[in-house]
Amino acid sequence: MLRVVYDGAPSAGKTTNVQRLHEGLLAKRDGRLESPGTSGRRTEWFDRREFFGGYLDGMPVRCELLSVPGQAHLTRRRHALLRDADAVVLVLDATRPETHAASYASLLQPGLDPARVVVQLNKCDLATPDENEVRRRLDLPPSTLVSCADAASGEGVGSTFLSAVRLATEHARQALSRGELPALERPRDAAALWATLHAEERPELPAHWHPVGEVVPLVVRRVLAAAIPSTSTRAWALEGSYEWVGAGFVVHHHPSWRFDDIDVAWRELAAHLGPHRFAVTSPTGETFVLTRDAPTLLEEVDACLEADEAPTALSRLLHAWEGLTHVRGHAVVRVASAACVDGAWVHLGLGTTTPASSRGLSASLRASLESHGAWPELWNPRAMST
Ligand SMILES: Nc1nc2c(ncn2[C@@H]2O[C@H](COP(=O)(O)OP(=O)(O)OP(=O)(O)O)[C@@H](O)[C@H]2O)c(=O)[nH]1
Ligand SMILES: [Mg+2]
Repeated sequence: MLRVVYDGAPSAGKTTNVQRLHEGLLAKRDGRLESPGTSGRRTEWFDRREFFGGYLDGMPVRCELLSVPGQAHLTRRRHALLRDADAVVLVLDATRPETHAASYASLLQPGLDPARVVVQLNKCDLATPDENEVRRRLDLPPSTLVSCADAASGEGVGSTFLSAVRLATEHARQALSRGELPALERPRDAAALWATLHAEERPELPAHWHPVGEVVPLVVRRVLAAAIPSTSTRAWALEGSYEWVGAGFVVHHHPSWRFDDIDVAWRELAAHLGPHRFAVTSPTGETFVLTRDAPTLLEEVDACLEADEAPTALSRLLHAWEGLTHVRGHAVVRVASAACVDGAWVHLGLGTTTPASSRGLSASLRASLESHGAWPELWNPRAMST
């Protein structure tokens, strides 16, 4: 698989280029545009569009078009995506010439061959850059192509891309002539690429620990010693978490869970803790949350409904309801006053009165219960609060 990567400073227009290609030049070629882990405007992981690139020496070639995250704190992730690039389009924001030299230096830093780079001066609708001046300032090799584009309108986007695809093909042809087929090793799709990057960034479980709150050190040590990394995380975990599984527990870590003060860690993570959830911090301050490895009520109910066992699903829900009313009446009232019965209620079973998640009881689960005649009055929020 050939890889063409769009690199550049934050907001230079990398994603916009990929979007224009997806809607334009590649529109008639099969393939989806995917941006896993990105919910806002700024790319968090990558944008990826796969497409069939034709034949190389009689062999069918699949290609992936990627754009990297430009934000400085994601440089390690950016370099991991660039490491395997057959060609790179360096997108420079024509309105911000002061960023150009640093962008080019950062692109070459992992050891990328400058001969595989095409430079695109983007946002040419807002500025009129002097290409020769850019060449001189970046000390570009004479063979490097410099193009002008306005990715917002799509002007110049296709021609830059085709130049990069030509470079990538040439690079692959040279590799083939040396008898190499490195591209076969690459992750097959966006999910596999995401999992690979995620696994590479996963921190190590430290060897020494401080107990926080109600921790039983022996249990914790046993769990951590047996825990092995998992490639996916539970649906209820915070977005961007890492997970290890072992000894009947799941261990979670989120990059933001780094605290210099144990009391602060305890306070910040209180919402994630309870009778079956513990927190431990490493001496360097990374905090990990251990949760018993049991399905949530929502997962149990989903599984029952998938197996067409609505009565069992209903009895699980009613059982949980009774338990909550008995043990934590105040928590039930609190949630009952919310607009709907949602995932927060489900997580209350783990013993916290603070919603751990704002995910709703899914519309499909609700519809499924209703279609089985299994939607009792109890679930009406107004009925619940009385
Ligand atoms: N006027 C103008 N605006 C552009 C152009 N290209 C991109 N933009 C705008 O610039 C902003 C940033 O574009 P993105 O494509 O999200 O930038 P990015 O490089 O992917 O940014 P990160 O993912 O944060 O690294 C958006 O508001 C785009 O609409 C262009 O050629 N002209
Ligand atoms: Mg982007």
